[in-house]
Amino acid sequence: MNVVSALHELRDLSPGKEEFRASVLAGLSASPKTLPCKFFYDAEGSRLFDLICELPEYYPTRTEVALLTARAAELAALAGPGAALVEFGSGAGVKIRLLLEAMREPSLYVPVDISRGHLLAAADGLAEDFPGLPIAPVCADYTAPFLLPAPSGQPPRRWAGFFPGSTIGNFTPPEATAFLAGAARLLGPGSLMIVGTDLPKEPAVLIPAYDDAAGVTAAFNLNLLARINAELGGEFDLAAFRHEARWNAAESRVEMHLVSRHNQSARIGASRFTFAGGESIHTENSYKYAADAFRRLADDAGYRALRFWTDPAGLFGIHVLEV
Ligand code: AVI
Repeated sequence: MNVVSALHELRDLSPGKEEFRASVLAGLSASPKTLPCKFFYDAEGSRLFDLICELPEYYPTRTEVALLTARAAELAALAGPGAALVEFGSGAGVKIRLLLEAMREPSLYVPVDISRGHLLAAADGLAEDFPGLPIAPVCADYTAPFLLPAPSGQPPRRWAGFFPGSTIGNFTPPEATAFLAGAARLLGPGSLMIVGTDLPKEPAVLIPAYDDAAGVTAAFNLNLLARINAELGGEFDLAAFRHEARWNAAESRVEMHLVSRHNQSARIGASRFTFAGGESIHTENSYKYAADAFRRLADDAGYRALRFWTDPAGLFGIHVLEV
């Protein structure tokens, strides 16, 4: 039985095929060519991303999980009893368990994710493990405004936003500021916001994390072209593109690209796109924020910084902010 769908109504505000088509056609018509990374996460992309999180080279997930495990009691104390949690980009729902287990009487959990199947599967698992916890999944692109579900009983004592995984690094800094400001409006004054951020470090660590030996990240990147073929009638030859990860030091970000192996063209319906050999489609940015740089960004978005924690090797950080 689908526990969540039996108990809760899913709000589906996810982008439709037309938005996908319009973004792809616009991105491939631009110079340099780009594709928005939010479209990585169809069912296959979400499956591949879960595999990435387990790769030996991809340190962010295990480092953040260790940090959250060590700090769960402090986070729970900051949130207080009866708080309601909103998770932006809830994915597999692994990290939220650490918070929910430590919290006293959480009153509501609102997972927000763009991938419907993934969202429901994770919410089903949580409903089984936390019987009695109201769960109200929202399938949405959380960069666009949406409303929080109304709690059925008493209003929560405090809302707490949770945005782990350094997903904020997939926005440009102005987009990250706008997202944080939007989350502050959504959650309201007095709310907490817990944000996981990857820290800058040497390319010898960063590049393998985004170009792993097993080729999972390459498959994740190329899946975007497979998705265009499957959903938009595209005719991309996946073997004619290769995955590349680049460290852009000036912008403090890892970039992912799909590089054309030779001169070629590819059709999507009536549109034809040409690629020179070596030309790339820029598919993702992953910004790495030093603690101070992120605090300035949060300050611009209207937050007060409460805490910052990092691991002994200084790989990853967790910021606790207050609206
Ligand atoms: C989801 N996001 C934080 C990941 C990252 O590290 O930027 C996506 C990813 N791309 C390649 N590997 C992981």
